[in-house]
Amino acid sequence: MSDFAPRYLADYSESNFSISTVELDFKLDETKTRVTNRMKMTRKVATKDPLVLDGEHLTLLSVLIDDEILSSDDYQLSDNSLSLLVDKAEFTLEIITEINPLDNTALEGLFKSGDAYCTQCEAEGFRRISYYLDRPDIMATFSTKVIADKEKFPFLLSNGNKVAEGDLPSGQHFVQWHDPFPKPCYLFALVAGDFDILKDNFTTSSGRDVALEIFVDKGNFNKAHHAMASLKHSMKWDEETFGLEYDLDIYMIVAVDFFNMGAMENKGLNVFNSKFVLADETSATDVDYFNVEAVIAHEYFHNWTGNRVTCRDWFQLSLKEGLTVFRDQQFSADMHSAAVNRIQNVRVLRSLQFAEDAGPMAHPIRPEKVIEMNNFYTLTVYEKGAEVIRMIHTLLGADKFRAGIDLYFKRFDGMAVTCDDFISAMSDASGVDLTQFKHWYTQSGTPIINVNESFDIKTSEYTLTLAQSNGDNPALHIPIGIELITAKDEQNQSTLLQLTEKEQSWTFKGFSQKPVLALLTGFSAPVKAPFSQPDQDLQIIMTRATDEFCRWDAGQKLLTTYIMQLLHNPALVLPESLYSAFVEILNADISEAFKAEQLTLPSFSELADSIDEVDPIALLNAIENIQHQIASKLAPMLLKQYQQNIQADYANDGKAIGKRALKNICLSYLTRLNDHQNLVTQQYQSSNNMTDTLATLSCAAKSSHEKLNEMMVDFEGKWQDITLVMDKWFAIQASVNDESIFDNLSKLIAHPLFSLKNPNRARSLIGAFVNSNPRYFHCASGRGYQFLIDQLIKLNDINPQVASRLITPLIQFKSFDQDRQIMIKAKLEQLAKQEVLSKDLKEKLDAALA
Ligand code: 7ML
Ligand code: ZN
Repeated sequence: MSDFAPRYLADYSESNFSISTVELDFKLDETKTRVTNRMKMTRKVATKDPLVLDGEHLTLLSVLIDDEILSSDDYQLSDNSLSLLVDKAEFTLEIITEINPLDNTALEGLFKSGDAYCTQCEAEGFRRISYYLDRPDIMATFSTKVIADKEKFPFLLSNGNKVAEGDLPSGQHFVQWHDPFPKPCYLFALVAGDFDILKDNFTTSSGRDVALEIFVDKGNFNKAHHAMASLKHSMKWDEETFGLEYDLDIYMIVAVDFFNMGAMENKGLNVFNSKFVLADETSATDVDYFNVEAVIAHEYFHNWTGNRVTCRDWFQLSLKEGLTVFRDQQFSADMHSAAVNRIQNVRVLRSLQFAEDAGPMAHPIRPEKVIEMNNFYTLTVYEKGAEVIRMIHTLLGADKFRAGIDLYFKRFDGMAVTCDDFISAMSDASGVDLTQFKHWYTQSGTPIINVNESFDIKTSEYTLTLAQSNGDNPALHIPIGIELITAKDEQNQSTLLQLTEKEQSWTFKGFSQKPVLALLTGFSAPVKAPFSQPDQDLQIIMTRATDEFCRWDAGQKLLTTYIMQLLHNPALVLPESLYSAFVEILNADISEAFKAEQLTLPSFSELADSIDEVDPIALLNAIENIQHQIASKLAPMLLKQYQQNIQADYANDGKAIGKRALKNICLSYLTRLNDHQNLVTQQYQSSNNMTDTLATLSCAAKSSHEKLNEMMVDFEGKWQDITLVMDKWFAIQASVNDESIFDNLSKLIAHPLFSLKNPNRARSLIGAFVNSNPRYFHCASGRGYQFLIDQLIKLNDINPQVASRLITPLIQFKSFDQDRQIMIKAKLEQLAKQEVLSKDLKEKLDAALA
């Protein structure tokens, strides 16, 4: 925490030292764990520079070089380093440190999650375990010995294969592990505890047998089956799609309740936030099932994109994350509806990533300057990074993309490389020049595409002119899919345009009338195209484009137009054409899941992103206004759809999930009306699954339903022992659209099940209030902002990473109206005055207040 100096990509240089093997020895103890770290080291060049090892929150007990103890004059210690002069070219360095897992509420390094020990080392957590060259280009072979009480900790796990185990005096035992693949220390993991284990196995395409083991808290055995099935599907998919097989004899996943992120791809030993492992019919929603599968896939895919080929430095994070997100998105698309998945990914991008890219922490997918690395696990690096990989896929086509991936592994297996290395493999294998494309790695901000059309009736030529801009940045290479929709009896024309100039025109021939333009088919690039089209054209796209993304997007555009009008004129009566578009969607021969997406309004944050200095309350009123008008006008039809999609028995195949989604979006419209409140209570009482139950609670929370309290009390009584379900309860409580929210928030903070030390709990209450209760978070009194600041002050000491994620909407204050900007700035300044601020929060506050 003492070092706020930024680090720059431009300053990268190789270490003068390398580490070939690491032998770690852990004697586990809650407050005094002893770590012995023996490293075989080599000095790579003749230099007199000292060896500087990273280390934080460590108590140093001893340092030995080639088994000779050093005296304290032989080395220098600081808050975050250990420096020593070594004149040998090859030597063994042994360092013994003591650490305190129980005190480690930041959940980086070795910490306690309930009764179990576990680790999180990415990005720079290993330095809280031992002094080390904590950077991803230092790759070593790890052997780990873990010693602990046998009764309390029957399972002692680490990376690779188990090589020895045995009993020790006084109830202790040990297990030894060896990981044959050299790796950076961020992929190191250790877990110790008592678990239920779900075991299975997988035979790889080359016939090797892999043991699969999922470790969960005792009693949760039956909630691990979906995760196991997802793992096997992922393994199979990666073999079929990319020819990539798993490489160790065992793959372990451990689910823990205390975890900052979603999960972690440690070699052979993934550690997961339990919410992305545990699922069963009664306690998990359809979205939970989907997420478990996606996160299991993501971590599994990292075994090649991340572990076998890793990052040279943390500025290259998108090398592994953008690519792995792209891979997990392709997997989900193959397992479910590709169109619905694409729509959901684009929603996240537009509502969250675009805002990040327009705010004070905007950065290119390969950042150039970092103060706290944990602040760069962002939507930009992950989601925009995946879009950049997707554009390469689009430009090369699937076959050449696969050839590029093959070459990437052929060239770089076992190495720590850069985004440039990835691009070079892609262009060398495909023959496609990606020189200009590389600007995507260095520009922040969402590019804007301006559109101009003209049609010459005499020559029947249609000319499309596209202009790109992103501040003063050089022109990008942008793949732009278009579909030209013509008269009913003519075939639509679909083309991929490559926009490489600042402005470029294309001419298309053979139309009997001006075609309607469906732009950005499949959302072919992460750009904004503020191109207004008349309602009739949007309706033509909605019904006649072959591209499903564009059909959906046209509907979103139509809705957005009217929300914007309602913002300035709340008395506006929506035109018939809007309703007929809705009716057409409901009657169309398309999947229920797709209909549900089409009926879903653009989110508050997506809309806010497209308005300068928005008054959040006015925007919310406009959203509620359109919901109310649609509900009033289409009530009979929505009710019919609602009833048609009720299912007597629970199933969770794609069809059943789609029907629930459609039914519940109808319910959310209908509960805007006074005379349909009974649907909520009926569905709550008859529900046989968590998706339907939560849908009722969420509708009731938004509409101040008179039975809301009763239902919440009933729900709490039923689920109080299942923390993952209680997280949903806390989130609903935090989203209640009522004045009483502030009193309730105080009560919820004091609830016996609530704790700021548990990230899932903190996010479910505070995160839900901040992100799902815009009316009270942004209320004019400033109480909502103050509530967040009060929690951030506490979280700053407990868990800086969680605090740093929750502050996001406040640092993006420039998107709100002047009054709110002033109010939020004052609150941020108050926070900035805290005596001790974590690097995580300080970096963001400095950027926001600059
Ligand atoms: C993305 C992760 C982290 C941070 C997981 C931590 C990870 C770093 C880790 C997609 C799906 C699931 C989790 C994450 C995510 C933020 C998001 N290496 O595997 O990327
Ligand atoms: Zn990842």
